Parts: sequence; structure tokens; C-alpha cells
Amino acid sequence: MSVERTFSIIKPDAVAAGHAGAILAAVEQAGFKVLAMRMTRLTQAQAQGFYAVHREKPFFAGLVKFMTEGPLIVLALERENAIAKWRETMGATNPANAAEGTIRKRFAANVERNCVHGSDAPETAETELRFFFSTSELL
Ligand code: IDP
Ligand code: MG
Repeated sequence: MSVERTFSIIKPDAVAAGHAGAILAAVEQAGFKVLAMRMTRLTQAQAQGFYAVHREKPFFAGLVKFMTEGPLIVLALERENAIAKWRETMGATNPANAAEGTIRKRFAANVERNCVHGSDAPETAETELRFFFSTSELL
């Protein structure tokens, strides 16, 4: 496995609850290099665009509302096998199913408000990184 990049978000629930620092510590502890990081807010159009793959899902409107409710932190992460390793570090989408010690198990309230995002494949990782970061930020 070669060195790979993935995209992550510390979602508005985690930022509001004061868990951003602990989540960043978990990022570093899991061996990721933070290539780029920014606190921002999503417009409704940005949230709809970012989650366009889910637009037909019953939870789409609620997800967009959640992701626009307050500041979030976007991250470009790098390590060997980063995409799979970050998903493992986050834990299952629904914290009720997440393994002990994972970020979602530790900090997530429910399947919607699950505190972190992670890309699911190399193509989506590159698309999502480019959604938020310019080429020069990712050097
Ligand atoms: P992932 O974030 O683990 O990749 P996805 O299935 O891609 O999970 O869903 C994207 C996001 O949509 C989730 O992280 C969560 O915030 C929300 N979500 C997923 N499934 C549900 C659901 O059944 N109810 C409410 N929100 C959901
Ligand atoms: Mg996903």
C-alpha cells in the first residue's frame, strides 16, 4: 500500500461540543499527517453539492440542515492506506454499531450527528479534497 490522501470533516456537532481538539489528537495518534486544515461554514448549496450522492435519501434534507448549522473543520490527511485507515479510525456511520475506541463511538450522538466525515474511495477522496482545497494547499 502506498501513501494516500483522504478528506475529512470535523462536523458541526463536534466543533460545537468542543471535541475538535480530541479528534485532532486522534488523527495524529492514528499516524495521519495533516496536509491542510481550515475552519469554515457550508452554504446550503455547498452542503447539497458535497452530499449530492445522497440527494434521493430520506435523510438528505436533515443532513444538509445539520451540516450548515455551524462551523466545521475540513482536513486533508495523508498516510499509508489513508482512506481505509481513516474510516477504521472513525468507526461505523451509526455510532451504535461503531467499535470501542473509534471517534464515532467516543463522540457521536446518533447516525446523523456522527461528528466526522471520511472519503470512501480514491476517486471520491480526490473530488472531495478539490471541493475544499486548492492545489497549492495540498502540496
Ligand atoms: P459515512 O459518513 O459513514 O460515509 P454515508 O452513508 O455516506 O456515511 O452518509 C453520509 C452522512 O449522512 C452520514 O455520515 C450521516 O451524517 C448521514 N446519514 C447516513 N445515514 C443516515 C440515516 O440513516 N439517518 C440520518 N442521517 C444519516
Ligand atoms: Mg459516505
